[in-house]
Amino acid sequence: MAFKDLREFISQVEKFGWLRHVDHADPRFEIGGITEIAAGLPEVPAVLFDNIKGLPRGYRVFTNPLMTPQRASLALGIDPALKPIDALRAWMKKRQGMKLHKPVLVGDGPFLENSFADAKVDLAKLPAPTWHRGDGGPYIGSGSIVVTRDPDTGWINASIYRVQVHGRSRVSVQFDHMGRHGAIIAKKYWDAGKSCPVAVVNGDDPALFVAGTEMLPAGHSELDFAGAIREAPLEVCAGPYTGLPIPAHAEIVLEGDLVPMAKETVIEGPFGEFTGYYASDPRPCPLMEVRAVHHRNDPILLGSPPLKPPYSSIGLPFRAGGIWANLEAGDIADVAGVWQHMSSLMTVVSLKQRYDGHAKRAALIAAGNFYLGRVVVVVDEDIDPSNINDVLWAIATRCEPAESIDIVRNLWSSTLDPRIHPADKARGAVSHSKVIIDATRPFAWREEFPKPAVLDAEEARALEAKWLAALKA
Ligand SMILES: Cc1cc2nc3c(=O)[nH]c(=O)nc-3n(C[C@H](O)[C@H](O)[C@H](O)COP(=O)(O)O)c2cc1C
Ligand SMILES: [Mn+2]
Repeated sequence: MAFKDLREFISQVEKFGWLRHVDHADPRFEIGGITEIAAGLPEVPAVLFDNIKGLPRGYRVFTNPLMTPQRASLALGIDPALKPIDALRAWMKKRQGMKLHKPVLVGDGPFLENSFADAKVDLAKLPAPTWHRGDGGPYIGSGSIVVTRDPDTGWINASIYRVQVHGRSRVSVQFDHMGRHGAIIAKKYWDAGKSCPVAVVNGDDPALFVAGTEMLPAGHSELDFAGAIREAPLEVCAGPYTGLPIPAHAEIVLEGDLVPMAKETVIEGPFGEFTGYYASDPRPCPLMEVRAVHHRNDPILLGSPPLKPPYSSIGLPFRAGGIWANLEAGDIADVAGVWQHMSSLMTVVSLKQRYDGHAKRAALIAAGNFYLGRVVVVVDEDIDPSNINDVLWAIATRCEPAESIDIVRNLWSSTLDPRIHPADKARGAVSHSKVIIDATRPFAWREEFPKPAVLDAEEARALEAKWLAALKA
């Protein structure tokens, strides 16, 4: 199942018909703009940019990599033909039984085909789009993995933090908060008066990208987790400057030092966020002095800029999977599925009601464990929570606003929330309220509720098997 590298994944994407090629785009605003427009097309294609303005032919950028449930499934080793809700269920199951694979060390890797050190480092020679008009500058890392090693235990952390370019050999690494593992590790070096060795790794088997977004516990390496997704270890090489394990088939790698923040910082941002806004101000971030650049021949930068919802970087809502698991762990019976829409800003729980109060019990657990978004909806089991039109149909026909809507205050959000006043953010008041919309049929008279005039799922599948081909152009 494993992909050898990003290139093998891209050819698979092309075979499925999900890839578009664009030539001669400008990395300043155009690549980002085209990426946003492509995401808005019905088939949500991935895009491979070549002949980029200002760069040699062959230096490419690949965007919208895993934006659909199908491409996310492909990257996870799950059948891309599954319905989205079944793909999420399959991922939850795979994740539970997964076996970690430590990376294997190899002597050489394609990322070392071209190397530049010290004075020869010049980041202007590599693709780094300025994604949105209001962004503070070009970003070489929007889906890059930042690799660091814990100085006490040797544990390797490899997560996604954005990386802005500030000159020939200077970039910033943005930790949302100092609880990020990369930040915890860097601080250990800084507290000892040292710089933290760091590598920014771009492009490899997309399993690495998925692993880089996962909230694994401290001490657990995302490299091992990527191995678990691909069901085979990653191959890594020791970085010539840092000695850090670097995925051998990566496309573009920066090695260098994260300078102690007490010594020097750099103002980072603004950067368009996944909520679709610029909700946090530019602020001082750790500076990485780049000491070496390595790249494959004709390198491909994996770009994953945040886009206005509903598009999110991974087309399967993993956080909805987390809430689904919470509901099951909380003994909530007969949950048919959990999904999130609007880049995980809206949660929908589908269940078969067993008793009066069942739906609200599930909704409150979902609301309690729901980050940043304000809208929780509960629907009956005949509604596919991943189908936004079905969900809206349920809200429009089964919810009586005077009876079925609750507001719960002081719940989990963050400074990324565009609807919290800057002054409140500044004093740490970043909780918000959430609405619970009960769009299930009222339990007590559910049997009398008008019957839906629609196909049941089984009949629909049977008809599709026989007639769908005739309906497709
Ligand atoms: C496309 C993408 C970009 C991200 N950018 C950042 C970022 O700039 N800063 C950050 O702290 N987290 C960012 N994240 C979230 C972290 O990657 C994620 O929370 C990760 O689990 C953190 O890993 P850690 O627990 O090892 O620190 C991003 C996630 C994705 C999917
Ligand atoms: Mn981690």
